This record gives sequence, structure tokens and C-alpha cells, in this order.
Amino acid sequence: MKVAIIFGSESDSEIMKKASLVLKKFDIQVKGFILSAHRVPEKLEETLVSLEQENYECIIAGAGLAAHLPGVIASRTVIPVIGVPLKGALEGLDSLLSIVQMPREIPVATVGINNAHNAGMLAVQILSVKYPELKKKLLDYRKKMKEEFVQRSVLTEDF
Ligand code: RP5
Repeated sequence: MKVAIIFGSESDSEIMKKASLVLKKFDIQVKGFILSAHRVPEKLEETLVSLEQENYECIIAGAGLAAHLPGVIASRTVIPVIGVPLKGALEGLDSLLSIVQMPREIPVATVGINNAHNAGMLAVQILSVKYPELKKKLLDYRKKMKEEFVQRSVLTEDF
């Protein structure tokens, strides 16, 4: 089980790390790359070819501002791409719209602004269709999450 995480700048690392933490919790192999569709397009292209050859099953791509990176990646591979809009300006609305509004034929699944955690969760769900042991872990995780939520739902008297 292998997922690649690609983002446009070192300044995206802190947020994108959250996707990696989720994937590692589910014992998914993660490889991260700082690559940019406008700064190093050739290097991006080479990397996508090797991800295809190495049978990566999902790509999480984070970008801010004119966030074309996830769309460019999706145009060069049929590995499913999950885009993470990062908040660089305009509260992140610019990157959210750039990523979610992909024209017909080349989709990018898009999570909320800065929500790299959910990108990790969605990648786990995508892979769980193929791997029964991962599906079991995911169901156990959901069950635990639900139990913990219920435990916290009764507020103390001093609230
Ligand atoms: C995008 O531009 C990156 O994804 C980053 O979010 C934003 C700013 O990049 P830096 O100027 O910090 O390198 O390409």
C-alpha cells in the first residue's frame, strides 16, 4: 500500500505532514516530494512516471495560491489525486477554487482548506476498497472515534 504526497513548497510542509501522520497510523507506505508544476515541471513529470512504475495507488497533492499542481498531476496520471487547498492568501479561497473547479474529464478529489488530515483519511478509504485488512482497521478506527466522541459529549456541571 503506497501513497505519494506532493506539495509545491517547503512552506507547505507543516500542514501536509498531517496527511502523512494519518497514512502512517494505518501502516501505509508514504513517500513525500516538494515539487512544483511551474518551478520544476520536468522533475514533476519524471517523478510521476516513477510513481506509476512503482505502483503508487493514490497521490495527495497540496498547493496554495494559483494551485494548479493537483490538476497538472491529475492530467499526467490515472492514479487518483486528492487535492489539499492551502491557505496562502485570500483565506485559501483562491487555492480551493483552483483545485475543486477542475474542468470535465480530469477530476481532483478536493478536501477543505488546509485539511490535509482528511486527505489522508480519504486515501485510506480509497485503498480500503482493495485491501480487506485496511478496511478492518478503518472500521475499528471509526468505532473508536465514535466511542471517544460519545464519552466527551456529556459536559460537566461547571460548563
Ligand atoms: C505554491 O505557492 C505553494 O504550494 C505554496 O503554497 C505557495 C507559496 O510558495 P512559496 O513562495 O512559499 O515557495 O506553489
